[in-house]
This record gives sequence, C-alpha cells and structure tokens, in this order.
Amino acid sequence: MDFSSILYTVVIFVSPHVGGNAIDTIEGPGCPPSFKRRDEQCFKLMELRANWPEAKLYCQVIGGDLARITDGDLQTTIANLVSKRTGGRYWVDGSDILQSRVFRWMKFNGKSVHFDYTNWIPGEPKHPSDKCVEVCNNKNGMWNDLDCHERIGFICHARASPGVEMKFKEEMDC
Ligand SMILES: [Ca+2]
Repeated sequence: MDFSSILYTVVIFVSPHVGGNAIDTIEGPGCPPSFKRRDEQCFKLMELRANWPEAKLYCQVIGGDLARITDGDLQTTIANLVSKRTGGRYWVDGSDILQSRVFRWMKFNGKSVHFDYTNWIPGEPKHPSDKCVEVCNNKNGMWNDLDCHERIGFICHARASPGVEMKFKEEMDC
C-alpha cells in the first residue's frame, strides 16, 4: 500500500472516530490549525479510538507528529494535559518496533532517537509484545508499553513558530 492509499485510509476511517471527539482545539498562535499552545510547544489531545500507526499518521496529516517526551518539562506538560481526563490513555511517539525492548522516539523520515529521559510506571515496560508507548492519566502521565493495535486516544505535537512567539509575547505584555 503506497502512502496516498494509507493517507486515504486514515482520513476515511480515522477522522470519523477522532474528529468529533477532539478537545483542546483552541488555536494557539504559531501552531498548526486546531493545536493548542502550551509554553513553547503546540499540542492536540485527541480522545479515543485510534491504533498507534493511525494516530501517528493522523498527527502528521494535520501538521505535527505524535508527541515525544524528551525531558521533564515536556513530561510535566503532558501530565497536565491528561490530568483533567478520567480513565484516559493516550499514545505518544515511543516504540520499540525497530529493535525489541530498545524504545525510541520515532520520526517520519525513518530516523529515530533513543530514550534519554524516561518516566515508566514502576515495573514497565514488561511485555515484549507490547511495542508502543502510552501515557496514563490515572498514573500522572507515566508511561506503559501497550499493544500497538489497541485503539485509544493520542497526543499530537508540533513546534510553535518562533516569529509568532515574539508577537505573542508582545501582545501578552500589553
Ligand atoms: Ca505494559
């Protein structure tokens, strides 16, 4: 299946499930449409029902990618995002699909980055067949390895435009 076919499949089959359930859709300055700005980053938290590959492609289609948690500040931001939800589970970009039990933040061009920062739930990751990473709101946003085929919510991320950031700060100072 080529990329256009995959994209068509995602738009047709994922959008009806997640489009109507989007939350945090207040547009942030310097962010892609429908992303919300948190500090220097843009996020879009999507409610239920996409597997990991669908979630990743969906985030890419709307101008971002699945969220990567590469330091404690981002972990705090993600934890705050999911803290208002009850029972929420959300995909982030981590996976060990390239090398079993070696988790990485994945990238669109096939390159990836090993985890330098982690915030696993104690005892996780513990299931070699669970190859994708979710954050759990009932665990303060800590991480769990989960079967990539599970259909849960997900968190998209995009970089904020630096130029818009300056304008945004000036406006906020007035
Ligand atoms: Ca697990």
